[in-house]
Amino acid sequence: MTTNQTLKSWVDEVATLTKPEKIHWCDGSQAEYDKLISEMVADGTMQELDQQKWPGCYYHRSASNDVARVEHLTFICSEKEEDAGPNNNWGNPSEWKQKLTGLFDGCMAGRTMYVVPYCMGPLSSPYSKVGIEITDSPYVTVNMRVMTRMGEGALNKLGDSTDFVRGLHSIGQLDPDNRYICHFPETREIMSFGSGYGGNALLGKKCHALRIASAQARDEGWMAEHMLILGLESPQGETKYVCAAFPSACGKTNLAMLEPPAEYKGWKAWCVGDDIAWLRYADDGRLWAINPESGFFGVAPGTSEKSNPSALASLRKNSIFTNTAITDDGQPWWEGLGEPPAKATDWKGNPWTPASEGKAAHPNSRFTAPAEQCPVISPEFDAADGVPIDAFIFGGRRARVAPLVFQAFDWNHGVYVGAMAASETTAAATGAVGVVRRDPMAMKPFCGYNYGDYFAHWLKMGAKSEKAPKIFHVNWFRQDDNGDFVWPGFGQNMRVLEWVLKRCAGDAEAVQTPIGFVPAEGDVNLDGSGVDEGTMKDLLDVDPEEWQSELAGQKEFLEQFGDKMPKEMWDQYHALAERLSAVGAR
Ligand code: OXD
Ligand code: MN
Repeated sequence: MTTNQTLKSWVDEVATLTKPEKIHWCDGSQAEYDKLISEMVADGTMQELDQQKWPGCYYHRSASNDVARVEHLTFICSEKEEDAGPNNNWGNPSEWKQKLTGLFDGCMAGRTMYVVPYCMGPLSSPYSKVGIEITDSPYVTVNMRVMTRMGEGALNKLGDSTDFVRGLHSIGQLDPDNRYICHFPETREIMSFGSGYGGNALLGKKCHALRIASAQARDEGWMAEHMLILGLESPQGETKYVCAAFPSACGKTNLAMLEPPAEYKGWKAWCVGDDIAWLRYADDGRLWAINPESGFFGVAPGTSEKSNPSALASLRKNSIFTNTAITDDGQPWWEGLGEPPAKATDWKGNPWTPASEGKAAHPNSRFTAPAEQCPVISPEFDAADGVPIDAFIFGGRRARVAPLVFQAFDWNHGVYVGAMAASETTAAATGAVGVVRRDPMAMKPFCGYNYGDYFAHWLKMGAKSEKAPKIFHVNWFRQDDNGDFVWPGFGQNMRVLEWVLKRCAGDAEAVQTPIGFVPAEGDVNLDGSGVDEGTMKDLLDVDPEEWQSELAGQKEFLEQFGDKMPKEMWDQYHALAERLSAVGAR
């Protein structure tokens, strides 16, 4: 399959350690995929769904203790602890290699070892990166085929180069006490043991495309970000692109597949990516983005014809459903999809009816769907150079404090705004209302190095070009005194995006506040939105007292990083403090 001696030696070395019964080099073909699926159907790992209604779709139920990313078991093993930073769990690389080598010893006995070559990014792109995942999980292998450009194309792209990320994965015994997801950013290696769950096991995604890639991007002068990429085409046929970073449960996939409201006749929204963006400057001085993935690994619950028709259309065929419920007539089901089925089997394998106490689908149940099936996938999805980005949008879920939208004064201020992005927990979720969780650039679980150094890298990237994207912050989740959402969200977010694009083009007015620019009255098009100008004023309100307490939280965050926190970030903090005290209390 390959003449790459470095790769062959590594595969031999891993086989000697893990002692599989067989070794299978994946070519990424449909025939190979079909064969793996039918073997899994035969041994019960997968269930075939109704092939009339769900052609090419299969169902998998994972171990009930293995349904999510495990941040407390995820480690960054850099030589120096300070390089991982307080934002990560640090592990000594040689100690962890030794420990994991012990766990991998003989772990594939009686199993097939799959060698999965994959390419993150279009095969034709000079910015794409090759990785090799070695895994004993056929489930992981088929998911990798949907989520990445997997197989022969990736191997050809690699050629005889030694430049590839080495990812070693075994489900082990799926024992939560022996489950570790370790990253070695300096040597571009990943070792993941004991989990079959997506983010822990599909090593191309969070492990490679974010944790390893973020460190590599810093070394090489580019960026790997937890961002969707969205194109907005005007009725005149001009398309502008934005990237947006939101923490979990803030509607990233929905925004990536936004459906413009009826009043926006002639506008089209194109999805380039829903989770990860790799960005670098091109010769034109602009920052261009590619989506390193080729599929969506989306949260199923809440996905419906109403909330996200394009996501639903993407997953109607050739998709894998993990930990949703399955109906008695072989269809996947999850809360929020529509009418509950009279009878189903829940995510744990127990009989379920609408009268049952627990949820039918696990809240983190997922669909794995090919991106090319998305009805609004961008024509530029596979473009070697990616797409030029006009704006970065950060956001979080804040009941108060953050207005619907504001624009940072300049790049450095924008970096500060992104660094302070946070989401508030609700009483329903945690029992404690208004606990602010900082999730800088939505990268808290994914930044493969010290956040202080990461912010320094962001600052450096902005200084490289006059044409760096403009930076904004949005909050779709502002609530009124009754706890109801004030902004209708979903497709209506187009109205805010239009203002963002106009600001980038210098075509919209803004009002200066202590935290940034907000739209001037009448500048966000509200026709047909059901929101009046008075409500809009509330949505854009910046309350100095609320921001004073926000400021205290920001200081606490910055202090954690000691000398690693760039001076520019403290300058931004002091400037914000001054602007707030200049306006005083109300
Ligand atoms: C994801 C995540 O799966 O952010 O995309 O957890
Ligand atoms: Mn994500």
